[in-house]
Amino acid sequence: MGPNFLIIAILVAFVFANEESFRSLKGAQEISITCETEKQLDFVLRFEDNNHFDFLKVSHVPPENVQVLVTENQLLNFKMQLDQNGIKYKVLVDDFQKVIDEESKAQRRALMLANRSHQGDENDTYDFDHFPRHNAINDYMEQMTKKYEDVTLFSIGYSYDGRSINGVKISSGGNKTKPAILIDGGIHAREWISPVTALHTISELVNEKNKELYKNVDWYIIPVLNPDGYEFTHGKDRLWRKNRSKIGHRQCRGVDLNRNFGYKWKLSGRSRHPCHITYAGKAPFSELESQHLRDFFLSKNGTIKIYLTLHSFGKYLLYPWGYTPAEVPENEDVLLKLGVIAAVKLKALYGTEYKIGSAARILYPAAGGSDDWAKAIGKADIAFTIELPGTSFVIDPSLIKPIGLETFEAFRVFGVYAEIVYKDL
Ligand code: 0X9
Ligand code: ZN
Repeated sequence: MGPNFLIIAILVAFVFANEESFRSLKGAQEISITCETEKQLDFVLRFEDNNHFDFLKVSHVPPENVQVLVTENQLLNFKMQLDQNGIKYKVLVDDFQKVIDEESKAQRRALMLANRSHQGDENDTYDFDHFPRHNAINDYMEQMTKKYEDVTLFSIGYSYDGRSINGVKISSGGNKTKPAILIDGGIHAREWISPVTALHTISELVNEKNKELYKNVDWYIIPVLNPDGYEFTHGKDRLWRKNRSKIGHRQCRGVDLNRNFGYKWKLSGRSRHPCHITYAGKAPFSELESQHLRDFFLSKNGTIKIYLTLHSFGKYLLYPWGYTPAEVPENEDVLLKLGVIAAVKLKALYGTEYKIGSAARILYPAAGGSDDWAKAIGKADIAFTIELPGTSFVIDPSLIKPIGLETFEAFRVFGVYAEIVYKDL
């Protein structure tokens, strides 16, 4: 073995040691737990800080179920503890890796078909039939700007790994200061239905029949706020939630961007430990991605009156405050009424039923969310976190279109409201 070979071998070993490997969820089960009492819920939530458990859906309001993914080696022990405490559960997914593998196969199939049927096309080569990668999302937005003069592309800055966080402005132009609506998606990496629903909104807004919606209101749409996390979920770890920043010299990466916004930061619902999925970061706005959204928001000088942030899953229209159930915003009556009207529209097409309420009251208290910050500091009059439909983060791509269409019906409500209520900015 020559010295050159040795150097190459060392280099290869070094590169692979630094490259995070694929996370297999072979044998991991998704379990749905019915907590009939506060005590039972407390017991289950004690596992939240355990790395072998991934809480996919939690509601602090009994008797809602908790959906948790448990690694294979912890299953027996966990189920035994549930039995001992008289807590009812059922297995929803027997082997989560199989679900992920099926999803990747479907993605590949859809991509192949799309490439085949669009060969030679220059524009609009995406049909909302699979979950697009970050590059494809940015390409799509670029194509829209080329095709429609009312659409302009912007970047709010770069992510930790250097990806451009892009968005589009849809506006009829002119010199008048207009009220604006900001819609973002992809704060949480694994919630794949979110970016694609934001993207779908762009395709709807530019449709001739919806032109009125942006005559007197500007729309800003940023589909992927957390591109590094999003890309990481494509192939490395399908259930990654946070961004990908390195925290000091620690092994664990990532901050939950929806705990990192600087209003009542860390007051509730977050973790202090960098390895946990709700780690709030070293300081408020410690993360580039949350900083960029804040700066973009503030650069619009109070014109962003409505902020809608797309998450999944659970069919909730959540308004502030998320940090505490003890208080609600001064305009709660308006938030609730708008929520009710939006929910009626969300139900109209396919019967989807949303629940409406303050995030801390109808889901769980969690501080540092973008919604609370937008309302309290960003001066948005209306802020909603929209937990889109689905029963998992892994979601059938055939639902992309219907979810996009029904969600747009709710956006219409906010558009009309903005036009009427904030016309005299
Ligand atoms: O916990 C969150 O960040 C959101 N739910 S998710 O399942 N998509 O992670 C809810 C956020 C609601 N808003 C605040 N708590 N501020
Ligand atoms: Zn989320």
